Amino acid sequence: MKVLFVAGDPKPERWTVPIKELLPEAEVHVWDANGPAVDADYAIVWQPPAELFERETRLKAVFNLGAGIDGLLAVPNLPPHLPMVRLEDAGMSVQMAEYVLHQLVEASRGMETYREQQQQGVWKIHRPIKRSEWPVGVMGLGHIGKRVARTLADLDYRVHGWARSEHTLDKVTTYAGADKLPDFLGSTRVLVNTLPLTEETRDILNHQLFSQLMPGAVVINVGRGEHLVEDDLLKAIDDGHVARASLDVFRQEPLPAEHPFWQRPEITITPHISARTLRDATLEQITGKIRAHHNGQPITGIVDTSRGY
Ligand code: OXD
Repeated sequence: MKVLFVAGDPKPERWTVPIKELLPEAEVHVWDANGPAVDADYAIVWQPPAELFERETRLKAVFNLGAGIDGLLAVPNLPPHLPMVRLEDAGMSVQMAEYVLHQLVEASRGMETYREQQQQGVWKIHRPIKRSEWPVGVMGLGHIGKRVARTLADLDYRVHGWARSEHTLDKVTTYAGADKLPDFLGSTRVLVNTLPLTEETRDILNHQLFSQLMPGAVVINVGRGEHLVEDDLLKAIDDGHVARASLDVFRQEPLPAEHPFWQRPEITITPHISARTLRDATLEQITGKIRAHHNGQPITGIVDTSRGY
């Protein structure tokens, strides 16, 4: 069996050495843009070039090194029946839940005020948080969204979840489909986006959506930059409807130095770190699935390309 590693890591051996250890029966190759075809059976990829699918015509499945599959589905010449497999959790959802909780607590417990007070040597206690004033709405109820929603609900925040299809979650009120989006938004002050990027969800975080949130809204985007209409967020902050935003993903990454977001004290910027790909857990999952597929066993995480995730 031949496995081809196709990701722009300047040190691909960080991946290929453990892949060989986990899958000793495989011949492991690194993608060479100028090299010949290796006739790979499986490719492990992150945002692969279109040439991969021109050159490697014997692929049996492609494994994405991330939960979000948009970078792979953007490749124009994907063979229509080739199974694309996304990463299923692999240590990401716990990090995401922790990141979102941190951003929520920053806002709900007014941590910035205490930091400012510290600068001035001020000991002043503000009134305790009322959780009822901080209802959270989680958009997207896949592995990650569910973990985020559950974590916040366990801390007694009022949590709502919205997704395209029906989901049931303990302690979380769920809404399904476009018709129910206004009800969901109307009961949300802290909006957390964990949606996959598809044609339906691109630009979903826009003026119309912000205007339906409860006043003093907080927006936490850990999905994709393309979900957010950036000017609409700035306007919503300027007109006071959105009080603050925590953004981990951007339309252009790295975020350009001249981007207006950098100058906004209401916006917290992090460089796409809310959930890092953990190499060990990721490769254990992917190599396990490659072996299973090779042995004719069923595997989970195959993307429904018509749905886009
Ligand atoms: C992912 C990511 O999709 O890291 O997994 O953004």
